[in-house]
Amino acid sequence: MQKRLLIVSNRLPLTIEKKENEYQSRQSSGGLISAVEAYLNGDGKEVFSERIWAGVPGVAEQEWDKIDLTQSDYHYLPVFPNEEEYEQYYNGFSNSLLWPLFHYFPSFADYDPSFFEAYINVNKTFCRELSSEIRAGDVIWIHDYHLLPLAGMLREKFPDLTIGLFLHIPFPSYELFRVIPKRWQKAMLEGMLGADLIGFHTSEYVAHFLKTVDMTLKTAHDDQYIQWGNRQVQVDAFPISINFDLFNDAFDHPGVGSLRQKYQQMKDRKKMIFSVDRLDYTKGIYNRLIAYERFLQQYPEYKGNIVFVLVIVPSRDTITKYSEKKKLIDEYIGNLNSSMGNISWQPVIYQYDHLDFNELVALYATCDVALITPLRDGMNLVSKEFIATRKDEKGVLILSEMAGAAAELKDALLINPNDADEIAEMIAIGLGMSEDEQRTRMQSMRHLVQKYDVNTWAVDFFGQLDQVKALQLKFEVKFLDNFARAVMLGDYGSSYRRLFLLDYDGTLVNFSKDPSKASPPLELLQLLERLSDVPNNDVYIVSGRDSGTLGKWLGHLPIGLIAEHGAKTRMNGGKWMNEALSESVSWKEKIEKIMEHYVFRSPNSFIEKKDFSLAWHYRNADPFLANRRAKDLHEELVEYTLQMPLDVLNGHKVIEVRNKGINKGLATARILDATEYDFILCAGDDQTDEDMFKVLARNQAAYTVKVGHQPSFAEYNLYTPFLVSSLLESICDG
Ligand code: GDG
Repeated sequence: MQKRLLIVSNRLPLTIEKKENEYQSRQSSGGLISAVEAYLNGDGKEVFSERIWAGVPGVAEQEWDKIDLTQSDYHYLPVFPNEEEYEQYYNGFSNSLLWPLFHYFPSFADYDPSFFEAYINVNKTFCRELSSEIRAGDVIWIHDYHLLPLAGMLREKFPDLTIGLFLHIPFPSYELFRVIPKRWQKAMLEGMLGADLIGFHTSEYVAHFLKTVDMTLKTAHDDQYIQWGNRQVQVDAFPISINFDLFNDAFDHPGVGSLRQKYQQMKDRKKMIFSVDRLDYTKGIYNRLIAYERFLQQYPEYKGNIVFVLVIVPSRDTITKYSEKKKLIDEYIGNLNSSMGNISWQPVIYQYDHLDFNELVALYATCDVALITPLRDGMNLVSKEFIATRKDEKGVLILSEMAGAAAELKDALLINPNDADEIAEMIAIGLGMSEDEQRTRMQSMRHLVQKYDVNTWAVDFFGQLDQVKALQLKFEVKFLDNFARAVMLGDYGSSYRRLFLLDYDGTLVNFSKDPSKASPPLELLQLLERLSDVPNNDVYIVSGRDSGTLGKWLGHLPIGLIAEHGAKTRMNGGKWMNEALSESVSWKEKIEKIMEHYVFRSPNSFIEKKDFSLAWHYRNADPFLANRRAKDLHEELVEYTLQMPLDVLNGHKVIEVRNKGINKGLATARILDATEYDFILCAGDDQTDEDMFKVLARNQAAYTVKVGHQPSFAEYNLYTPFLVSSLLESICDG
């Protein structure tokens, strides 16, 4: 079934010009629009029936109405934020805080609180406009750092909406992100998690994001999915690419051919270096010039025999940091040309203006070296465009290892943009490279860019978006609503013999940082007493805790206690019975030693020692570190216990080792073998409770309840222990 695609970006991909009172518009030629075009005219044609683009048009509302857009391929949804707010959102929060910080320029960041307020308000304006357009079944594709909170805002209004978010710039390490005020951090991260799929350029940015979410929001995740509320959010790397065919075919295009000839004549016998960037301090233009001067000093034979064509496209020049950089660059070029050049030779040919497409491609095709030296760059499309253009398999790419593209383009000459000597040396190596080596490197990079072009990029993104939606449906959390509750109470009322299997921590009481302090409050004790007082009600607390603690806290009640996941049982104040043989715990000493090593390596983790099991708890440790250690410990224990009659359990912030054949499921089965029940209520929050849910899965009399949002073998979810208590209250009230 075809769907509607709503693309959302800060600006609409339109250039609007006023000529003699008439407004004319043409589609812009930026990286995003050509990426989207390539996909929508390729595989996307089959998937999306209608394309709507939402963004700020760059003209006032009255002027917008006068523009004729009937010929356009898109239906445009213009967003008109308040002008002053837009300025603070765009030049302020987006480009004077997020942009510098995410590109590792923390000293350039401006933390003006009014920028943040404006950022949120403009995002709300986007949300409002989109809300009036969105229909069931639509797919929303949000782009970039200007709109990080938007997905969360839309999710509140449209819980089932399909939302993808793609970040075009790097996601920085947690150490940098955390310098942002906490409230702002949360607004952005929680907003991003409103999406179903969050895409980044590289796996490094994915790792940074996961750690940041971990540290800031304390969520559960594996390497790919974050459990957020009742949804799974997928996070993945989708290295953006370009329309390979467009650049490849342009090489032979007649318009490009004549320009190539022109540039070739201009170049004559000289070598040519080319670079093109938007004006931006992240692009390393200044460093590039220093390195070029160093090259001319170290390899003087190139003086008079080389030309560096440097094109800078005007961008954000109303922001001080940008205009300052522009001034420095202008001065540097002036000095370099006057100090090194002469009447017949200028080392740098400099243009501060946009190139049209044919000029751009002709320069890619004519140069000997493309010199791309960003200090940080999310991906860098120029490098890929250069490669796609070089149908002749000639030319050398010198690329900064700080660009996302460096992770893919391993056959480029990779440089550190802060190392002028290294860049100078690489320029010399590049200029002297044999045609054979140029061809070998070009072939391999062209193959890569052709294979993972922008169409593949988008197909991959939307494929994953479909998959995560399917996964969410599969694991849809089934909240125990009023209707199900009424049915349950009815069944309880008409039953004869009833069983209650209740986990303790996280089910009857909230999870506590210090387990020894989670003793039952008086209301809970009274509730359990009332429940067990009803004739023919058998109440069991089924816990992983040791028998001593359970006995101390709950031993005076007329209920059954099951300790250490079923290793020990005690009925209504009687004696503890061992289900495990006491001689079978000789393994504990060695396992404790292994665990001690992890306590040492993860501050604030600790070992809980029980009669038949040992548990390493890491709930109070640094989540990022401890999650990694937990993975390692789990692997080490599984390997160590391979030939032993032991189980290694991965619980909620705990790794536990215990004798095989002991788990809550077997304990449940023993109770069911002994007595026949026609009403069972079983509640638990942890992985170890899943064993009970599995045993009860086909039992017609059983209601199973997972406490929390996570998917489970249980039939229903209740979000908190408070709701479990309230359910038990209703049962007691009849
Ligand atoms: C952001 C991220 C990420 C440039 N000058 C002219 C011109 N361009 C075109 C290039 C290329 C695009 O603009 C620039 O893309 P980059 O990727 O190099 O850089 P950003 O603009 O900073 O883009 C970046 C990108 O988003 C995509 O996710 O790769 O890391 O910062 O397509 O060709 N095009 C024409 N004339 C010019 O003078 N025609």
